[in-house]
Formats: sequence, structure tokens, C-alpha cells
Amino acid sequence: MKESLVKQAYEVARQRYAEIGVDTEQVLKQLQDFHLSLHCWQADDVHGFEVQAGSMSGGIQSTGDFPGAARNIDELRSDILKAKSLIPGNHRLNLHEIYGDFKGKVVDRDEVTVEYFQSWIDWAKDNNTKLDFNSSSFSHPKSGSLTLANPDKGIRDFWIEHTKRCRDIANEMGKAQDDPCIMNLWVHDGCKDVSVNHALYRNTLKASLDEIFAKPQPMMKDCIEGKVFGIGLESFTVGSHDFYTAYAAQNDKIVTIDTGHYHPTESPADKVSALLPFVKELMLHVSRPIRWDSDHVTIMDDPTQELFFEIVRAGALDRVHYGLDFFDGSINRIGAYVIGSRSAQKCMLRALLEPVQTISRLELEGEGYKVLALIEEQKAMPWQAVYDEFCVRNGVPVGADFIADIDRYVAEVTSKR
Ligand code: RNT
Ligand code: ZN
Repeated sequence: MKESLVKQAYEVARQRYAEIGVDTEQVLKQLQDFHLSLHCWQADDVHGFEVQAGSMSGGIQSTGDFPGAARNIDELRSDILKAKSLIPGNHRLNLHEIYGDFKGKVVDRDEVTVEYFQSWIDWAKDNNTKLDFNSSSFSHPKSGSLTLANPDKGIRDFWIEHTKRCRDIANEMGKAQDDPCIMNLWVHDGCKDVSVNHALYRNTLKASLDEIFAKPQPMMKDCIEGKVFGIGLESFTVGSHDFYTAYAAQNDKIVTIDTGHYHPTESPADKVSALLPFVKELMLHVSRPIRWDSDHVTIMDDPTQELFFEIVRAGALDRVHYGLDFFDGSINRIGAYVIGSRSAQKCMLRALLEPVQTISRLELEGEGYKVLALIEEQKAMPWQAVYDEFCVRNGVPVGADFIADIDRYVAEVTSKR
């Protein structure tokens, strides 16, 4: 794409937006300050680097066997850097515990320490990237259908120990980067079939969380993620949305909204303004559910756009952490990162370009049709010219030009794996 064309289009867009009271230069600054947390697990279909790794369990699934997945820590780092080089702005990296640098050693989940993440901390520093973290309760012989909610004290304590250690690691990451590390806690605990012990499991999970969170960890923040169901755990989920919402409100925790974790007609976007009066912050797992929590690559679909509109309209930009969570093994995985990240950014950009004060005033004055008119008109405003300009200023390919870069990387790197 010719840079001079991008500049011309941006100049027109800048004037069009100025006419409706929107300062695109200001918006470009806000977009520069918008940091996604790239999930490391799209690079290798949620496999991780445990020496003893078994098959995937815990109700999630990555489908497809597109060639070129990262097979080790060096390949994963290289792929992440490639993806980052094609995404404008600077973004965080979200690690799962199973992605530690175990250096050929069998390190069980209740033995993990920051030692196995030191090379990540160094890598992050060298690459001007901040880290976020996740405990990993799936894909392990002790995962079963119940971990932190397990009435068996031995198994429960194993996972409590794991999660406590993960909080220690996250806190060390936070200290090293002088910025709190956001640690997400998701456990798949649930029942495949009818059960009469729902209350027992939920009380057990609550007690486990209380124990896990007892230790103050000033340089990390806890978020808790519920869901509707997992594969093989269809009848009951211990950590449902209601469970974690109540827990977070009572215990000052961050609620994670994974856009694939609700009933098909339920709106994740609607949860933003419903939760923010009660919890200080939210974490997002932006994904794309197709019929179920299938974790397809994020695109600019209506639910994603609506989610970002709701955050900006609520004035909550700095109360949200922006994680991604998709894992499609059927397409080029670097392409998946680039498409998903750029789509999330475009949704944020469109939300930032909305003349929300004008529309809000009209709504309060009872001018319903004008509200509708302005919102409809926004859809065809030249926001894309602003995004192209953002890419140029960040020195990354404009439009679909990133495809050629990925093709080159396939030829030179991933096709040789
Ligand atoms: C699973 C949750 C969870 C995982 C990752 C790997 O349904 O969304 O966030 O996708 O932690
Ligand atoms: Zn998630």
C-alpha cells in the first residue's frame, strides 16, 4: 500500500471526524496506549512445554493440524515476535504455567517456581514486553473433572499449592516489570452428568479460593473466569459466571469476561456496565464462539464491536485488561494472532471514534431517531483510514500487506519444522 495514499485518506478522515467533534489525533494517542495481552497458547494449540505433557483435557479443545506449530520455547518466542512485528502498538504476553522453561526437567505443577520463568522475564525485558500469567489445571493426570473443588483433600491440596505458587510467580513477574502482572484463574471443574453435590463443590471451590488468595501479592492482580460448560462436563460447571461474580464482588477480585463463555444469545458486552459498579476492574478474554466455546479467531463481528463500545461508553478504558483467548489449529497460527489482534484494535478504534457525548445528549433530550441516525452513520465513517494511518505510524504493514510477510516467514521458518 502506498504511504502517500494512506496519508491522503487519513487527512480526509481527520476532517470528517473533526466535523462531528472527534479529534483523531487524540484517538490515535489513545489507541497507542491500548495494550492487548497476547495469549501464548495460539502458537502451539495449548500444548505447552512440560516434559511429561500428556494429551489435552479440561473440557477445551483445539481442532485442526495445520503444519508449523511451535514445538519448543525458541520457536514459540520467534513466532510471537513475528506476530508482534505485524501488529501496531506494543502488547503484553499472557503465559500459562505449562509454558515454563523447564529445561528438560520433569517439574510437577505443585513444584513450579519463578526459576522456570526467569528466562521469560529476561526475554520480556529484552523485547519491551510485559507479562501476564495463568495457573494451569487442565491436561494433567490429576485434572479429572474436579480440581480446586475436589472433595478429595489430596487432589484439592495439590491444585491449591499449584495456584499459590503461580501467584508467587506472577508477583515476581510484576516486580521485575514494575507493573502488576494480571493472573487469571480458570478451572474446568464440573460434572458430565446429573449430580446432587452442586452445593458441596461450590462451597469447596470457595474455601480453596479463600486459601489461595489469603497471601497478599502487591505486584500481581487476580482475575477469576467462569464459563457455561466444558466438553465432557456438560451438565454442571462449579465456577459459573454467577459464582465468580459474587466472589469477585465480595473479595475485590477482577472478573474475567471470556466472550465464548455465555449462552448463545447472552451478550458479554452487556456485562460491562452491570459489573463495573461492583468490581474495580475487568479482564477480557476476547474470542469467537461458533455454536459453542469453539475459540475461533476474533474478527470484527457485532458482539466484539459491542463489547468495545460498552467499555468506551462506560468511560472504563483504564479499568479493563484486554486479553485474547482463541486457539485455532486449522489455519496459520501467526496469521491467527495478527487477524485477531488487529480486529480487536479496530473494534476499539471504532469505539474511540464514536461521538459519544453528542449521541448521549441527544438520547437524554429524547431525540430517539437522531441517536439511531448517528449510530448508523458511524458505521460508514472512514475509521479504516485512521487505522491505516496508525499502522504507518507504527511501521507495520497496512491492510492485507501483512500476508506477504507471513508467507515469507512460512517459507523461511515454519515450513522447515
Ligand atoms: C477455557 C478458558 C481459559 C482457557 C485458557 C487456555 O474455556 O477460556 O481461559 O482458554 O486459559
Ligand atoms: Zn478464557
